[in-house]
Amino acid sequence: YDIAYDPPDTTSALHVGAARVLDANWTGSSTVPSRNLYPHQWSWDSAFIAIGLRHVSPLRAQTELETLLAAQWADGRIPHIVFNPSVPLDAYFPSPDFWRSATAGRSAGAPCTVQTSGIVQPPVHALAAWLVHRADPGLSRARGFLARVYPRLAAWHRYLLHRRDLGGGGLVSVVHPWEQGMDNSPCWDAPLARITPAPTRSFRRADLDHSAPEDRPTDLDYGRYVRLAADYRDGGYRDPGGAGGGGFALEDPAFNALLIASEQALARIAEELGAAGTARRARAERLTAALVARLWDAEAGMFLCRDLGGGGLLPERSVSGLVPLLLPGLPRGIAAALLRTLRGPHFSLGDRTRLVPSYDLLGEAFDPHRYWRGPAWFNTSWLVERGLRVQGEPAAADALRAAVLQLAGATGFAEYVDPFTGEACGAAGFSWTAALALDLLH
Ligand code: 9YW
Repeated sequence: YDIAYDPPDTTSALHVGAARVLDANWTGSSTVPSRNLYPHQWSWDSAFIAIGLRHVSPLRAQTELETLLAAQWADGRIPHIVFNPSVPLDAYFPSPDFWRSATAGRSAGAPCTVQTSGIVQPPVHALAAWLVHRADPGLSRARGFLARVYPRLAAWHRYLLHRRDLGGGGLVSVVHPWEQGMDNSPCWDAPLARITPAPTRSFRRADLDHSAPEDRPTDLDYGRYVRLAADYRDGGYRDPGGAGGGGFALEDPAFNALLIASEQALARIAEELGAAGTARRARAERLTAALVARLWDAEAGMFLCRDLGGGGLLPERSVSGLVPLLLPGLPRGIAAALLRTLRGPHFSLGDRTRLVPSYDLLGEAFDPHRYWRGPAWFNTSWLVERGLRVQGEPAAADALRAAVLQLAGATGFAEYVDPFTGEACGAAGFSWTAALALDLLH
């Protein structure tokens, strides 16, 4: 199957279907990831959604990012969830009464007009803002879009670089598995094992009402997520929080690679606004050097996560370690090794798999259906598709693009798929799947 050789009506059917998903999930000011499972606004989802939405409505794409940025905290953090006040509290856990942003987050500058979570997600936003601008520069200039979002995006990056360099080596750390975005990745198993789980009876999961329990994180995982989030909240969401000493603090390759790509986008935005982008480009180069120095593992042939709690580089191979392919400034030998790893037995792209699996096919914890422990996701495949183009691999990028489009359509825009069979898993009508398919259609 190759989309390029298909009659145009297949392409337009896909376009119509994807646009319909985004319409159905639009609330009037932002897009929910999934009507039932995730009925609020999520941070990195909104960035991916805006990237696709720009092809349907540049105005809505700008609004999506503006709504998210309106919930930014005074310390610069962009919360991972912005809650919709009209959704019942029991529709999603943890709900606003768990995070208590307006009170517990007061000293960190949480807004009082909206309720949010207090943790963050990967910084895809500046990249998204730049791509959204480029879809309709006239509208963007007329609305002063970049001029309004630039200071907020700059403050966001400042927060990450200054408050979250917990390892002291120039990279940004995450303090919760939800921050990295791949909730139950086997990479977190060892560092999470140190965390005493909150008792299962102390909370009620809403996700199990809307999904197959055997595909989701376990209750034990959730107990630990709850403990970590509650401790961070009870410490007033101050950074550095519990890093190292019994807490959870990790340097993740995808999170940092996305920050670098976004810093490059911020340089372009600055230039578009008539300022200099040189300092930002230099910072992106320094960050790339730090990424290589701290997270590259030559033997594994990929980037790994660093556990600041004493575990060093974690041996688990996750798709996260392939995302730095996105960076044009990656040393040539490293890019070549990453491409070999992508095609080799651990990920087997183009051979046993058509989308990139979230975790090592040969890993002990591999499970083709359980969330981030094996299934293939559309956002990470979109990132790797871009990476293949950046690294001068257009044929491989074309094949991955065709697979994303075909599987997005065939699964009704599923949340994720079995990496071998392409069988739909999780929620259907998932927003970033629809948005990123739309982006690859253009
Ligand atoms: C949760 C919304 C989010 C994504 C994450 C994904 C999942 C939230 O859903 O986490 O409650 O488990 O792991 O990446 O942003 O789509």
